[in-house]
Amino acid sequence: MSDPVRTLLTALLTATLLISTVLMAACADDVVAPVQGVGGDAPVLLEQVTYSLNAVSSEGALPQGLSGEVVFQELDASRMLVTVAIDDTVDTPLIHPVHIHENDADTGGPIAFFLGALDNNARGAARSVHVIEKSLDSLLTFDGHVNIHESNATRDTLLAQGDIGANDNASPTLFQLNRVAEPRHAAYPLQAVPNSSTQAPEGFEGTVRFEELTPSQTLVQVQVDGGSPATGGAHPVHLREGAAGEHADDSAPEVVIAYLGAIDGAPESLGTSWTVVNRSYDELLDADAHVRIHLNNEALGTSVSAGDIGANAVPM
Ligand SMILES: [Cu+2]
Repeated sequence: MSDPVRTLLTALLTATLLISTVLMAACADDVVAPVQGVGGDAPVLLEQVTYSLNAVSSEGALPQGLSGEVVFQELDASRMLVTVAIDDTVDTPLIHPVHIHENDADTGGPIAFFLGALDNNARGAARSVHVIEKSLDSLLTFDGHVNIHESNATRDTLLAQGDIGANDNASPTLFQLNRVAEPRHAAYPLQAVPNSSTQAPEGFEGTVRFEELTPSQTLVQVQVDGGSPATGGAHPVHLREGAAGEHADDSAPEVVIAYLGAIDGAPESLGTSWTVVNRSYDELLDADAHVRIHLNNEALGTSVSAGDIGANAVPM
């Protein structure tokens, strides 16, 4: 490579890095991009694209609707991390399902992908994440829009909506991901908890899987066996202190270590939730903790599934 060419390339790379750093600081840092990192062993520059979600007013529980953003970030060759972040936290026990629908927002269309349902009890988080097995390139040309619905029971009520992909002209920017070179992973079973509810009286079995994401962050997937529990509701999932059996009678509710992604109980959903937890993989695998799936935010005393993790269990 000749020196002038090398100089030009270096200048271009520096400019790109500066632009992406400025963008991160201006709008996404600490708000919508949980996988951004600084320094570390193996930082890589990947592409992301952000779309606005506009509030939709209604006569429902949140008359003003919600506004926010959806950010699609490359995770690796075949996966994207999709973060939905709302601008304000709202005081409601509702869990809002989020979908990518076909066509533009004005036209409307069927559900193409389920995204992470927003659990409002995770106050201060005001976000959900989901992993979909698509490339960012395929998303950029996808004819779709994102809807945040009030709840599964009131799916006709929209809280927010925004065009994505082929229906919006947003351009990708770069972000830095401190991907661990050889990410470790571990999975633990979740046991069904029989309960007095009518929606899921036998509870449901599942799996929680931890994947090392960055040196300080872990990707957590909760999967219900057999796919959607098909309850028609939405079920909050918590990482809690102590062993699952210690407070089975709910006499002393355990401290929540982290709010995990809620399980969307719509019959056509995948029964999967995702979370980026700001704890290292080693920290979680040493933790005195368990994962608990609750019936809903109004009945947190009713568990439908639970399983020990970390110091309390042996991975599958
Ligand atoms: Cu939808």
